Amino acid sequence: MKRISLTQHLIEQQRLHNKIPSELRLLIEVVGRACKSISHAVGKGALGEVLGSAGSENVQGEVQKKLDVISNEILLEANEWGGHLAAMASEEMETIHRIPNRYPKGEYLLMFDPLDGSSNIDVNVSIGTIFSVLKAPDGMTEPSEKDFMQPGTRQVAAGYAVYGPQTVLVLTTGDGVHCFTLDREMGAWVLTQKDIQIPADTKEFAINASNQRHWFPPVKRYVDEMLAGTTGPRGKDFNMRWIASMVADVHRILNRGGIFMYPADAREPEKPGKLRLMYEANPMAFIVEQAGGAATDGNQRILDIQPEKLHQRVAVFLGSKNEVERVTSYHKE
Ligand code: P6P
Repeated sequence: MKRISLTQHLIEQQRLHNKIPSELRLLIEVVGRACKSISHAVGKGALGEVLGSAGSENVQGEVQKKLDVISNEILLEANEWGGHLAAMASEEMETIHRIPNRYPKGEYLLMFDPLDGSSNIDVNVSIGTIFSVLKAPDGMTEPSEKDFMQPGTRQVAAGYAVYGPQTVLVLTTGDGVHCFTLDREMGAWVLTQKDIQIPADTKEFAINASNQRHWFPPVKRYVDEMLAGTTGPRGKDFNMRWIASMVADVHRILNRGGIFMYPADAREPEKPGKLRLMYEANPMAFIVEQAGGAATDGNQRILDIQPEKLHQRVAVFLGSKNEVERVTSYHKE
């Protein structure tokens, strides 16, 4: 494949689809540069004295790792001065982050989970960054949390980076899903996969099976049928994977099919699972749907959910279309 850089891809997509205004292209390139910096910091590991806890908790009440804080700072600093953003929001920050007055403001809102899968950092398992881009509402003056309360269908771009054996950046701007691999020698994102498509069927599922005794009946039925393999109603054997880094599980599914599930369960029935809507479920749902897959909360399309709070959680079933439709249908019976 001819080497095409992230910039060339974005410019060509703009020519083809006229959907990537230069300000959005600048935003995506800035996020791409920030992910390169995060990859570099993550890659140092113990040599960079960046492992372990930061000795603080985030708004979710989760212990922050040093790299959580470092990654968050990298994304804030990279995006403050460019003039393309009106505000940012992060899993690691309680409230939105406005652009300092000394910088020009733009028309986009950026949300991110700066380092997803933090529990894997200290044991050298793949982690990543997830981001989502919305347009600021017309006529907005001083950004507030309510300006971010837009359903996932209003995203203009979404992506994730995986810091694994390779560092990859997966991106959609609404015209398919494309993957870029970091050429570390050149420090460049190089297009390595175009128009990724998720197989509609699969033989692989991803769920944290230690929560089995807490699952509600539709999930229990769906998983039990797969575990029954050729002896059960599905008539085929299934495999299970759970990396506990959403970016890594989703990247596997994007490349070979599968279904990823983080359901609500009986432990806290009012809390719809662990994952957050604005900067985990929505960007991943946009990417998965653009790749021909499906993403629901067990009842409705994730992208149709009208957000009410910045850090609200949502149950997630995403991946191979036929499997997501099956488990969603069980919830409706
Ligand atoms: P559990 C990482 O903390 C995360 O937010 C996702 O990346 C991952 O899929 C999930 O939580 C793992 O959750 O309960 O298995 O540790």
